[in-house]
Amino acid sequence: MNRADWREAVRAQMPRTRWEHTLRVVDTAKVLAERFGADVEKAETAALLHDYCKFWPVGKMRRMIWDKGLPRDLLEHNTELWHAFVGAEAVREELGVGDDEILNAIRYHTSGRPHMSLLEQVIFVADVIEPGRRYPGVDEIRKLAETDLERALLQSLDNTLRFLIDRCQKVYPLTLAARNDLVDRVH
Ligand code: DGI
Ligand code: FE
Ligand code: FE
Ligand code: FE
Repeated sequence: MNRADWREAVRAQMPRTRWEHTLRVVDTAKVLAERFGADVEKAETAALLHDYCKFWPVGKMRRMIWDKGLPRDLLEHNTELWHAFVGAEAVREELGVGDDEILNAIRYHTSGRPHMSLLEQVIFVADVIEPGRRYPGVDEIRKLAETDLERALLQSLDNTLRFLIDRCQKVYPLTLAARNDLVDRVH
């Protein structure tokens, strides 16, 4: 499969609005990769594939988590987290993506994790600041992403944590660990 085949494969998984989000994440990820010195081609690929499973039925994702030995604790947390872990597995099996840096950028694009690589940070931040995003605080994250990728990422994680806490929702432990790691890193 080449890049054009991947584009069609991704497009077939999702409604048009999500495909347009994907294209905006690709553009944003390329800009961030150039700005901060990440591999631009890997950023482009990871961004293209990052939401591959976003519209898969929950039952199909749950089966993948069981069958492929993905982290079992996901089953006790928000289903919004699942498409990232399942997505990494699915693009490896269905599209033949073998690059672990790309797969990790997909796998951790929602939860984050401690010690995120530059590519993982680029994809995470591109996803939350792409120009179609509208939520309180997005402009502050965009501003930070002009100069400091880690501060942008920390600000985004803090936003998400506040969002979850305000709604009395659980926090996936990896997200909290990602946030604590970044507090150490930016100081
Ligand atoms: O797939 P997208 O909509 O483009 O964006 P995403 O993959 O970042 O989806 C994230 C959603 O998941 C976000 O709106 C908040 C929700 N969520 C639920 N529980 C958690 C969580 N996000 C994080 N980081 N950690 C959680 O525990
Ligand atoms: Fe996503
Ligand atoms: Fe995200
Ligand atoms: Fe996304």
